[in-house]
Amino acid sequence: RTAQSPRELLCELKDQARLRTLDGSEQPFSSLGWARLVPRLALEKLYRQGGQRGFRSCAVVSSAGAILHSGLGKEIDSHDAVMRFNTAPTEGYERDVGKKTTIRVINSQILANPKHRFNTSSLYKNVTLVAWDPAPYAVNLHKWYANPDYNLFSPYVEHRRLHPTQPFYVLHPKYLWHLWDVIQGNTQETIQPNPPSSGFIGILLMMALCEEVHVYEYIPSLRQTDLCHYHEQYYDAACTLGAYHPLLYEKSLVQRINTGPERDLKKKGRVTLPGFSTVNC
Ligand code: NCC
Repeated sequence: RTAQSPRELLCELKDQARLRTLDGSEQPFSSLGWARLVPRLALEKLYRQGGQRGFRSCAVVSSAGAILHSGLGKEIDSHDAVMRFNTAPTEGYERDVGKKTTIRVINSQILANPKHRFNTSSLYKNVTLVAWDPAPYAVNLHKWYANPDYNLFSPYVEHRRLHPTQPFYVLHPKYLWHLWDVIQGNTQETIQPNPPSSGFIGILLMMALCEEVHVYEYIPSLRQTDLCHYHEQYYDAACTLGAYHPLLYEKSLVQRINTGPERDLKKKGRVTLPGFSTVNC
């Protein structure tokens, strides 16, 4: 069941990747009062309240070193919404990555590891936050709550209490595994059941919120380099090609649904994807 047309693949993603965050309706979260803890407005509705129509055009900025010296900052900031990941900064890198951040997707290490200064760093203020943690494939919310990969639950609760007006969501682990199922279902090789990267998760999330999504330096441009992140002097080709995450497979999937021209990919590392609201299945 591989070699689907780009359109069939898009429809499978649209169907499988229905945005889902913890809403406090399931145990153990319901007993813990999470229905009142999570933001009142669901993430899908956040940018559609009061006559807003969601975002027209969005940018997803990967943290890859190859975006250095791209000069893409102005173009990135021209989109209605900009997504960034984990600890990726804008300060000092505005020329290449822009300065606007609308949504930041963070893995559970960011909340759990004090070195990331989640409570005090300005990276995590004045933006919508979306956190995730990889529960085992056969999702059992009780077991996950008792034993997450990194404990994101207490920092999340504390942050919600301190900053109740900041939109901050936790992705439902089933959402992650539905994405993984689509990756495996469209790949010849048998993939390790490790969750998709924050990059892939973010791209699919933006496809649910935007009419058009432009992804930068996720599929490498001609600037491809072993420099892991644009903001760190650390070299490892696995950052781009994958070790723990099924990165290579995610990227080939995204490449298959790219509607932008080849020269955008080569020169800007830019892929253009339709938002789900514009895809009729
Ligand atoms: O490196 P990371 O990812 O924060 O990067 C965010 C997303 O950008 C894309 N990327 C990054 C570097 C690169 N050379 N090429 C890329 O395509 C990927 O899509 C990536 O997801 C993560 O996915 O959450 C990850 O987080 C880091 C780390 O936890 C955070 O940066 C916080 O320090 C992981 N590294 C380690 O755990 C050591 C990384 O594996 C995945």
